[in-house]
Parts: sequence; C-alpha cells; structure tokens
Amino acid sequence: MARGRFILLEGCDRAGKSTQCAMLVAALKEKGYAVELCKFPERTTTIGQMINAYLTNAKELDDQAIHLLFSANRWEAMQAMKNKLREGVHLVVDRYAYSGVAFSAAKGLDLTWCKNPDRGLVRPDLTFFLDLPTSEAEKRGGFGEERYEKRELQEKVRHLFHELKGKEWVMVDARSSVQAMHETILKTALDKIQEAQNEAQSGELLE
Ligand code: NYM
Ligand code: MG
Repeated sequence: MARGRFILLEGCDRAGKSTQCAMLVAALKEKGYAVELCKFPERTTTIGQMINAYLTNAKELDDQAIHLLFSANRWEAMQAMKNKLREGVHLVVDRYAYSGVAFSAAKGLDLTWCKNPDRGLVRPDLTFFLDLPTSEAEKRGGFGEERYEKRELQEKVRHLFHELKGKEWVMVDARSSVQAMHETILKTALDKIQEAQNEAQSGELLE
C-alpha cells in the first residue's frame, strides 16, 4: 500500500486556507480516499490552549516562549501523523512550520533560531501557498480579531513566506473565486496522490 500524502496549505490570515482545506478533504473523501484534516495550531491540546489564550490576548508570553509552544504543538502531533501516513491515510494540513517561522521572524526573531525547533518534523509532499495581498485580506470578515492580524505584520509575514518558499511550492492566487481555487488545488492534489499510487505499484513489481 502507498504511504499517504501530506498536503499542506499555507498563507497569511484570511487567505481562505480553512475553507480550501475543508473542500479538499470533502472532495477526496467523495472520491473514496482515506483522508484527514490536521490544523495548526491545534488548539484542543494543553499546549494548544495556551496558544489560544495568547492569540486571543487573554495571556501574554515572550516571543520566544510562544514560538516554542507553536513548535511543540506540531511535535506532539507528529507520531499520530506519521502513523496515519503509514496506514495510507492522506493528510490535508492547515498551516505548519512555515507559518511558525514566518510569523515569529516577522516579529523580529532571528530566522535561523526560528527554524531550529521544527527541524526533523515530517516533510509535506505538496505545499500550496494561498497568496493574498494584505490590502485584500484586511477587507475580509474577521480580520483584526486575533493577535497578528495587523496590516504591517501581515505584510512582513507575506514577504517572509515568499523568502521561505521552495521550488516545489504551488502558488495559488487567493483573489480567485473559492471554486476556481478549489479546482486548481484538487487537480494538483489528485496528481500527487496518483503519483504515489504508481510508485507503490512499480515497487510491488520489483519485489
Ligand atoms: N501561527 C500559526 C504562528 O504564529 N505560528 C505557528 O506556528 C502557527 C501554526 O497563529 N495568525 C499564527 C498564524 C495565525 C494564528 O492561526 C492562528 P489560524 O490558522 O488563524 O488558526
Ligand atoms: Mg487566523
């Protein structure tokens, strides 16, 4: 059986990641694939509750401390994610280490220092970056509700995402309609999943 694929969606706040993740999961399920949604921060754990308190301004934390909590929130999910992938379950993931680095570095923390705690996390097979100009994000409902949802910071974050992006990233114009974005994302994800199945079959032939 082929290992599940790790499909990541990244972007600034209000770019539409959560909507697209939900649509992708639903579409893959409808096609009969085993797929699960993961979201970071995962606010339900003990660490996640601390992160939530920080993001909603109920609690103050040093920039370094919150950075490490975001990373720990990924590490505490790692074994379960690896197990799922091994079982052939595809994971659609809403934010990951790139958000971790981009937001903390945008606040002024050293880039290399920011990257270090996430070293060794399982790598995404496919990363979509939903790119939205900050001027557009600001107009969207809910912008400004949480810490970090401020124009100047979001612009720095967006700039850092562009610096961090790998050659393999798929850039999605988040000004496009929800449906148009979904079609692009679904098609690319299906190609990736198909590639994995073909690899698994050729592997079997060689055994
Ligand atoms: N965020 C998210 C970080 O600063 N570091 C991280 O490692 C992650 C995963 O949390 N403004 C920030 C980005 C968002 C905020 O995320 C909450 P969301 O997807 O809006 O729940
Ligand atoms: Mg948000």
